[in-house]
Amino acid sequence: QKRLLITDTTFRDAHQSLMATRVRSYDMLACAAALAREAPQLFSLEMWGGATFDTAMRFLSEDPWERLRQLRAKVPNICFQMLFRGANAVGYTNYPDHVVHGFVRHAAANGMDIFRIFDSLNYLPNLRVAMEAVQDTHAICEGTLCYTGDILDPKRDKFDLKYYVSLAQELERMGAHMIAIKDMAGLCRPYAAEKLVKVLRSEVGVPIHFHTHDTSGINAGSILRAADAGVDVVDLALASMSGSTSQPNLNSIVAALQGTRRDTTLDREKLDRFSDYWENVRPYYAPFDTAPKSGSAEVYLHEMPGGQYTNLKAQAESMGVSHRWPEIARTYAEVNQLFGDIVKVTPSSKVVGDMALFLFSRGIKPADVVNLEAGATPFPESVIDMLSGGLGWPDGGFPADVTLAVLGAEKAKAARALYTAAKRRGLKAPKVAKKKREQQMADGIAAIRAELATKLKHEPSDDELYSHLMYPSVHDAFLKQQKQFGDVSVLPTPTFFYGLQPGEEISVEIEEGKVLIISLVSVGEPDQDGRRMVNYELNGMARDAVIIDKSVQPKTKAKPKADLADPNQVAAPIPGLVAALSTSMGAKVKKGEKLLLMEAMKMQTTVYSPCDGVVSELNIAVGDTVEAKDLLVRIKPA
Ligand code: PYR
Repeated sequence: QKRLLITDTTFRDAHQSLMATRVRSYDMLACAAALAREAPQLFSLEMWGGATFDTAMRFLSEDPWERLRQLRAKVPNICFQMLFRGANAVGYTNYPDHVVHGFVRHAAANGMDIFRIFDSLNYLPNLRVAMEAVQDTHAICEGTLCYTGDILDPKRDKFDLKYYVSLAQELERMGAHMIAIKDMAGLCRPYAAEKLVKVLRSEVGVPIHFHTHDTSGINAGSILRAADAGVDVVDLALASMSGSTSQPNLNSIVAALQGTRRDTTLDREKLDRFSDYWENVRPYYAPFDTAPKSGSAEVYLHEMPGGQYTNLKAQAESMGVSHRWPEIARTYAEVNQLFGDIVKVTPSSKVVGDMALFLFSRGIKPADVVNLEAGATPFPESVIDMLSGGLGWPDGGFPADVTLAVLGAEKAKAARALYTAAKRRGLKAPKVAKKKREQQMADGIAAIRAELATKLKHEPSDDELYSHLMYPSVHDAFLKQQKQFGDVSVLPTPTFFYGLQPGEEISVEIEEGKVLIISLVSVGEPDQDGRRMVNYELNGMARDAVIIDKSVQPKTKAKPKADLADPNQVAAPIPGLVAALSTSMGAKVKKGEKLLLMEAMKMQTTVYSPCDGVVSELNIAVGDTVEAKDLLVRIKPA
């Protein structure tokens, strides 16, 4: 049998699952050329997609397209792989076909070789546009089945072997060049992995790629069993970036298979040097490095994907209820059952998390939701959207009773009709000749390009176009930041996160071969406006600059707290950011009308009016950070 092929996930899923996707291009670029030289046997580097696109711009002030091209220049010989969320591309909502199609084309043209395309409910029609777009390029189209439940548990028969085999066969018929088993929560136990791979091997003709997470601590076992059963490629992360919610340990699997029929032929000793490198780099990211220190079998209860676990736990902490985590984990599991037992991965996992926190914070048991008055409870918008069909459909649709309770009779009926129509249509794509389809896609993109040119006041580049289409406000903020500070991705990581200390010296390569030596000499005392004189040397020349130190600005006054006994005062339900405001001072509002949207760690919470009346006090603006129980809005009852 052939050697086991390996995808190294260190540049994408490993840090997405361990440290909130924060690893900067700088640290990848520093080792990329060496990796290309020392580990050319790697099948691919997963280095893009998933949450990296958003995070690069939002938190790192980096252009994700630059990351792709710069890494490509340093790694010409190993395939690049990305994670693509089907109709959600690299975002969290469904995009029009021409956006998905254009994004794939642009990514392939900039160096992407393998697209792993999945849907968060395994709703295959959502994969069609992206799969067809990849098939028109040089790249490999990896059709994905998301694994949940347990094929060895006869009680979880919704997700049995037959279910996965028929998904894989359907993906092959849709033209997938490879099939990925995406075990995003690490639920695929060793003997399940063996059985699944063995059966898929005999039922489909294309190569099989196994992706898992080591959340439970036993997933190296799953990798080895899958290897025995004939899997073609597996996902692993370099030793010091592996384990826990990340992938199993690449270096150790290489060692485990040395001298066997599936020997990877990778040089373990060389790979250990790369693990040493990441061991040294990882502490820079300590504030984000919150993954569990050890494996836990609790994952079989809640089934949360690796990336969500730390997010939801931090969310619970910010709500002051982290001591009740086991209850929250159980609520998450019960909400999954309430929704009819669904696949949970971005964005469906977020919907389950939103609902779990909503019910938990109100003391409502998931099982009691179906007894609530139909359509009367202000459930999170993500839940309303999913049950209305906004993400597509799970096998069999959503349960009728929960749909009715959440949406109300009228909207539930409309959702049912949508589902029935989708089921009737099945996987049948509307028949459009390729040439006509190309034209439709091009026309769609031309229209948005013209719109964006008006907004930006210049003709957008393709990078700008697609970044903007995915994340309009994040991209606006990124452009503003770039204009003000230039390209901060060239700064060393400790400087980027923590700044320089007087006496410290760094070198910064601003372009190929052009290096600046910067040393900080001193920082003066602040004046009353917070201005400080900074003395530094640039390539040995003394320079100074005045900067405003925001930390010494007069602090904004704390907001008043709401009187929780007064039903007309609207309090912040969670600490977080005011993301959108749908009302204004003096506005008339109805009970249950949306007032504002709050955001904290990827979770969104809508705040509704408690009564009919008029907004008589408004203490917030979009962008404000508030604490839990702060008084946001006061309503004068009508
Ligand atoms: C993502 O969509 O980002 C995952 O890792 C599943």
